[in-house]
Amino acid sequence: MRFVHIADLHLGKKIKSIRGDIELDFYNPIRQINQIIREFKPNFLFVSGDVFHYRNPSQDSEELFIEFLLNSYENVDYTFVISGNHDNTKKLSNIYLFNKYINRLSRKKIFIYTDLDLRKDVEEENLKPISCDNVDIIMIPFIEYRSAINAFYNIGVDKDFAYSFVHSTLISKFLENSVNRIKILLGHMYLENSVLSGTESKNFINPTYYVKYNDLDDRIVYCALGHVHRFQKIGPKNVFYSGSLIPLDFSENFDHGIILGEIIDKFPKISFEKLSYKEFMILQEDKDLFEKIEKNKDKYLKILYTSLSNEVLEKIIKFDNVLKIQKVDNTSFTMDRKNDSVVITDAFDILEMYRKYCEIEKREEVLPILVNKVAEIERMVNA
Ligand SMILES: [Mn+2]
Repeated sequence: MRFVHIADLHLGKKIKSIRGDIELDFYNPIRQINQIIREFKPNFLFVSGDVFHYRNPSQDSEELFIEFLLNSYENVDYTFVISGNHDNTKKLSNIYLFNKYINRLSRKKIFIYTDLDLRKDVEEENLKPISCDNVDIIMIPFIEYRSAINAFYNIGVDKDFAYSFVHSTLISKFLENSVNRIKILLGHMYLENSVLSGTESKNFINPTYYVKYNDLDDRIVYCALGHVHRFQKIGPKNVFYSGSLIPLDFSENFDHGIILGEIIDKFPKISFEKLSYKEFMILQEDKDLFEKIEKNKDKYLKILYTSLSNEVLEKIIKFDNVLKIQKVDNTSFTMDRKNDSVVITDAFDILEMYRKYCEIEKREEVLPILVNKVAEIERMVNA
């Protein structure tokens, strides 16, 4: 059986530039994926969450996604989509209404499963995988912390790693009702030991949302994950993040694409297919700056400078490919984004998260008044 695994499409995402907001090009990457699917002829297509970037996606991005699903109808037997933290559950459900109708008419199927569906199945004690041929598909869309804990409140969840425990419980409940040989999990979650990219939602990549690697059941043959934007395999099991389709900003300076897989005798053979897309590049002020801007016409550029005159800056602004110009305080500024990746502390510390956010996104310190306010609230809570 062959499959294609994609995640974190973030359709419709815009980035801020000196010329106002620019919508990233998703049309070309989606067209490439459609083409790959036509050639590779997978039986399964897995879309592991974060289909749309905004809760109210533009009509264009909605249309693009629906066209993408129609292409799947033609070229894939079974398509599975789960919702991510970015997705508007209602929006995906509405798209699914239409699919449900076509599902009845066709041998080929599309399934869209959101956290609302999951919650309903938990409440009705109706958790079971979807069986297709000899494959069982388990789907765990992104679950917001409180609703995860609430759903399992009655079975007594421990405070430490409660979120992870909810996931392992869900998985074992699914597996209780699994009859088929090949078990595949689609999940939108933040797995321990995954390497972040910097564009993941900061609210959902803190220790509260940690899912432990060992909580992914060993009987699962392939884990198709979304949430972390960097393509990677984690640990010895076949646990993969396919990463975002394209770089979503200047911090995602690594290869982006999709995963092609083939499972023979329970062993997946995996390959990564890089897509072609417009790249992001950070340039530092130097004597060849203009030459470099010219040379990288096909990329989005961010210019870092310490002491350029207004005259020169105005010239730079005229280049269409320059999205951002940023003054940095000292020349030792490093372009190595590794230092920017979010440090995971062992406790949930909202102030620390915000401090890190300010440091990375705004390059400024947290206001002292805010620090005092948080301390005050903490005193109140602990009193
Ligand atoms: Mn995402």
